[in-house]
Amino acid sequence: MNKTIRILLADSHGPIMGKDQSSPNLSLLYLASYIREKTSFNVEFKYLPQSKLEIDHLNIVKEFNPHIYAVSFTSYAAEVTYQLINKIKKLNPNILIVCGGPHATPSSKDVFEKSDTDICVLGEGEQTFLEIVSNLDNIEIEKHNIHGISYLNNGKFTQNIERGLITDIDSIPFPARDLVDDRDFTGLVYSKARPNAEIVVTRGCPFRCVFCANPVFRLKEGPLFRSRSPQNIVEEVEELYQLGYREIFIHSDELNLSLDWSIELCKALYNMNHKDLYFQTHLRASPMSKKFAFWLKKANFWMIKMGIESTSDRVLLGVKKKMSHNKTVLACKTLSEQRIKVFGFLMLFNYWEEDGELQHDTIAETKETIKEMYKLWRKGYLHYISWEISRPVQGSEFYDIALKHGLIDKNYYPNDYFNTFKFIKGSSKKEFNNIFRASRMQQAVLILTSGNIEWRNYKGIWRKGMTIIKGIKN
Ligand code: B12
Ligand code: SF4
Repeated sequence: MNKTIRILLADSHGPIMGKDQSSPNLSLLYLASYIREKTSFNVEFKYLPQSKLEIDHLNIVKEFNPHIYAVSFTSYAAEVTYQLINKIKKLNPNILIVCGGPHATPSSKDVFEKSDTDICVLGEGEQTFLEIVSNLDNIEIEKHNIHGISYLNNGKFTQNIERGLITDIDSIPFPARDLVDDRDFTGLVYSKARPNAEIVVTRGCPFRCVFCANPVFRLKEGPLFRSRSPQNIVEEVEELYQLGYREIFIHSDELNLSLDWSIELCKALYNMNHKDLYFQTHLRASPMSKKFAFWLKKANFWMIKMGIESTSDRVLLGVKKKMSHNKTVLACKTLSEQRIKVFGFLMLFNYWEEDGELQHDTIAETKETIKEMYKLWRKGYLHYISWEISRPVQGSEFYDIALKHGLIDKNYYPNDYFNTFKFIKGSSKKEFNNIFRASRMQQAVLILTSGNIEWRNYKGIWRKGMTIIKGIKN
């Protein structure tokens, strides 16, 4: 193949719930670096961040004239993306539209029903997208042989054999960061040093929390968890340090699935000897140990984020979190004793199913959770908190439960306005609004007393602040 293939990598999420984009979409940058490494023909990429409007997408399509419009999106952005795709296809029907990511994977039928998409990539994308690009000239015939995709065959929805996961994720080249302009991103909301970057060090999660939509790495049953080697992670961190970044969010659904690996990683980061380089990450409350907390601090993790969800063990059992409140308290204590700040994620009104009946946390349980969070804060074990309404998201068990019990219908997409109050038994609107305000107020109190907030994300902070005053919009 002598010609150059032009690929427009589009991140269509759009600002969601007041959040501007903190850093580039790594999925698309992984696809680019993988294709660059594995192909001998010429490929030219252009990357569009979430800050670009629909008109920018259409103008760049005209100017760049891509062969492929490759778009990544979550379920929150599905409707916006469908409209965008339809306009692009109308503008130039010859462009191959390929969708991938956490919405296209569980809901590709929906994608074809509502948009002029040509192919959906299901699950991990690197090898599948490489095969699409390599067979572009003959894609109408070759698509039948590419594993891990879906498409319409003479108008009929067709899904090919599943694509196996990449066993050795060290083998995937680092994301093609040269395609992005840092001025398009706000950076981390909470940070100690600027500029900052984000990296992903594990793929998949062995747990199956009811509310969690994590469909990409779940195509087969089983753990499917893979981690990069500490050495490979340190190489990427060093590259970022040399580019001038001074804080890195190390993304992993949970960095402490195996403490031996986690401690080895912390030691490797510590041995880099960059005293001015800070880290943040996600952990589960358990497994936890004093030794691990010690090494996290040594490596310069100044904050960790943890999904606490609720302090009620009944609720934690219901949502299959496989956690207890006692373990959470112990983890917060162990980490804060090392002077690591703890950020807790809490959810307002979790739902689950028990013997076919819909269950959710009661008003009393929610009040108790708010009270317990203040207790932890007063003891100095908890520093930040985020309260979110639990919403059904495509790819989660909650989504299936919500469909079954009539909380949503097939045309539902998650957004700010999921009216959870309608389904809460035993609560007046006033009581519900009071709880909502109390949770937002708690969020504000903790942020204002703990510092390190990045005011560049003022729009999100303002919108959250307004909900304290107005209550929830229904
Ligand atoms: C890091 C992360 C973030 C970071 C993003 C940082 C960044 N700059 O990328 C932050 C914290 C900002 C974030 C925010 C949100 N996130 Co988020 N996030 C993640 C997380 C933990 C990792 C994503 C990642 O980079 N994975 C690594 C890459 C390699 O995997 P990947 O993204 O899935 O991409 C692969 C495939 O999906 C596929 N692929 C993806 N796109 C495309 C496109 C094409 C064309 C092709 C061919 C293939 C392809 O190929 C890729 C390589 O294998 C995932 C959970 C997870 N473990 O994946 C949630 C996740 C993606 N987030 C999710 C959500 C809901 C959100 C928010 C909407 C949350 C909220 N309520 O505000 C916001 C969206 C904000 C916004 N404006 O977009 C959900 C999406 C669920 C869904 N069905 O939509 C997930 C799955 C979490 C969950 N368990 O529920 N998120
Ligand atoms: S919430 Fe966290 S632990 Fe639970 S399934 Fe999702 S990623 Fe795994």
